Amino acid sequence: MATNVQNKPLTARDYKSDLLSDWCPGCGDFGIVAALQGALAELQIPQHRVAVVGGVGCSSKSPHLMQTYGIHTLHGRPVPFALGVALANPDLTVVVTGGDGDGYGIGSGHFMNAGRRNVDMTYLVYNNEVYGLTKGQASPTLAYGQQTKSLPVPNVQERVDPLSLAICSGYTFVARSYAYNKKHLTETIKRAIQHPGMAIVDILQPCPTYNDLHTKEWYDQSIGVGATQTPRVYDIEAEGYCGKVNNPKDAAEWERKEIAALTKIRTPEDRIAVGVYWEVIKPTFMERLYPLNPQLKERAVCLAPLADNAGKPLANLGNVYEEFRVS
Ligand SMILES: Cc1ncc(C[n+]2csc(CCOP(=O)(O)OP(=O)(O)O)c2C)c(N)n1
Ligand code: SF4
Repeated sequence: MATNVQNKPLTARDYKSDLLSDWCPGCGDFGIVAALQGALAELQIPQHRVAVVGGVGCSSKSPHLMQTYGIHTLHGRPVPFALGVALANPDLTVVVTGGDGDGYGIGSGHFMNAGRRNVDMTYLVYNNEVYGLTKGQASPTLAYGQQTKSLPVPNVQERVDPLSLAICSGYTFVARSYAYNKKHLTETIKRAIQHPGMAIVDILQPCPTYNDLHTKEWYDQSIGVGATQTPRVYDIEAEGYCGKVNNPKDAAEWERKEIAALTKIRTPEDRIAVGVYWEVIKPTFMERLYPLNPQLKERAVCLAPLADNAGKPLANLGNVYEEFRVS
């Protein structure tokens, strides 16, 4: 078992860095980072076996708060960075943290292609329907006609549907959770990390500073009246839904479950469903690469020696120089 400096099992506190966040009071980002730390502690993954990669945005600052490896990269680009990390060292648990603007807007090409590759990593998208860091412009998940407080006019664009986009792109674990349901979120992140393949958790995240429509109070409301009253946010799995393909070789089961997941996502309802919509086991990117390059399996790229005993670099960049030579 992994232990901390007191030789005790790791706790959520062991994954907390000593840096302070500059997030606004009440921001849903706090709950997400706390859930990630809780999930890693429950899984007892040593800190040096975890890499957290952020893009640019409020949410993308999360790696700074983690006592793990971490990279704060570029707006819209955490996924390709993380992909490189995961390929270079398949022993790492790789987690991407970023906003809905980062992932579904500027980074949408990377978002989609990550599904095709099925790299073994977990993508946590902090979905607040706005660009928080740049003062509340509409993000790709804000619905047409909605007007959050920074918008001079109601949103003139349609929203994207990240869950069906993920399923259609090849993600093998697709879930939604809510930043302030710590139990559900921690459990969902745990399942995403344990899943061997590309996992996404779209996390509904109140931004109290710029999203005055979908606040914590709004998410926490009950809807309906009398005996038909239910919480606005409900768990599809607690209501009997199961998105897991039990036998991936059974094409009929695969098709049935995929249609059920897409139908569930697309069915309009007043309530908001959280839970795992889609889960299937497919060969990961590394499993597809190993037969082509068995050396990759024997020795991860990160373990390749950089220099000989005399300190002479072993990398031969001759071909690269040749390719870019200007004559
Ligand atoms: C290439 C590039 N384009 C635009 C920006 C400006 N920018 C910084 S953060 C951001 C959007 C942040 O929104 P989101 O990704 O949803 O994250 P949040 O702040 O809401 O967590 C933008 C447009 C940038 N930093 N780099
Ligand atoms: S602007 Fe919104 S998303 Fe950013 S820290 Fe403040 S509350 Fe959180």
